Amino acid sequence: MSDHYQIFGAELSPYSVKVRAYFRYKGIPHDWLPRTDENMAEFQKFAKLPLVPLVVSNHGDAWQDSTPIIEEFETMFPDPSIIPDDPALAFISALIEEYADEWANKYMFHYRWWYDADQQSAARRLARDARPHAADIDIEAIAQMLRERMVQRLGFVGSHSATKEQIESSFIRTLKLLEKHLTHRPFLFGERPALADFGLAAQLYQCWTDPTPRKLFDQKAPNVAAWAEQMQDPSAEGAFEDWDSLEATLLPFLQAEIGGLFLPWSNANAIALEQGKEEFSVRLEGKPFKQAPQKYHARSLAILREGYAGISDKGLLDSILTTADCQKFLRQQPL
Ligand SMILES: N[C@@H](CCC(=O)N[C@@H](CS)C(=O)NCC(=O)O)C(=O)O
Repeated sequence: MSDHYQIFGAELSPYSVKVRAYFRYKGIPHDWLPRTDENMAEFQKFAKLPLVPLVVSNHGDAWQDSTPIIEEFETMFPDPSIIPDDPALAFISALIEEYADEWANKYMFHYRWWYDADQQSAARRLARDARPHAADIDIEAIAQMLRERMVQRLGFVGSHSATKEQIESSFIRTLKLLEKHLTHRPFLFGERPALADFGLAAQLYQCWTDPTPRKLFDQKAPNVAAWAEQMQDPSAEGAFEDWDSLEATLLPFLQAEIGGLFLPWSNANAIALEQGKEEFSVRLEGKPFKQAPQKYHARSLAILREGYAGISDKGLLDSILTTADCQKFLRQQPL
């Protein structure tokens, strides 16, 4: 019998739908199990951390954390590959995935828990997912409790009144730049999905389900909305493109969002942790952005830097990264 997997996840968890889309794309046999009160004991038997997604095999092996899950399954299920052949593009794809997990998650979380309409919508959906058989009146009470708890966590991603505008502008600019890029191709790197698509579409799909950012999709970014939806169950339509044809519309996104915001922020976050600070402030596009440092991000930046250091021929990659203002942040030592 071939191996079979269970994915414990949640519809409102970007990292869970990212892994589910990956399993669907690869045709890996799996069941999707929304984590509910009823299967919590089973979840806890395998989970080392109280986080979804959790993948469990029929042999009892378990995996957590979406990026290492995908990396490991990519070695077991290499076809169709989600890694462009050109090592420069493979690294750019990993860099965009990192941006998605660590930065795009800020605008996803911010919109979901900042405005009243989004708080209500998300809290009800979360409550219903966790307690599918509960009475409506109980769902309202659970939703109210979840809403209060999640709103208090806005600060963890750096969302507060002084950063609200920067976070929202980043989202709007992302929609605008990706809209141009996706007018000419179905996926970020051409006619088949790459790792970057799984990471970024997962965050943007969540925004698309929330009422306030949904309006912005409707006004500004129908192609991005169609891509994010299609990425829930994607199929390859052709080949990856070369940098020559991607550059005109992908470089502006790398420059603005990754070189201009994400990497300076991630670098400052890593330095703040090294210095044992409880809060740090970094100037992003001329304005201070303040938050408490986040340990997980420093670890994943170190992994990205190791990946960059391991690439032997950096000719094309360095020319892309330098033009996009990213290269200086990828050296081993924090600046
Ligand atoms: N780095 C992890 C992040 C996973 C994560 O933060 N999951 C959130 C949901 S999106 C979670 O499980 N939060 C606690 C909870 O929902 O109980 C990954 O990529 O899988």
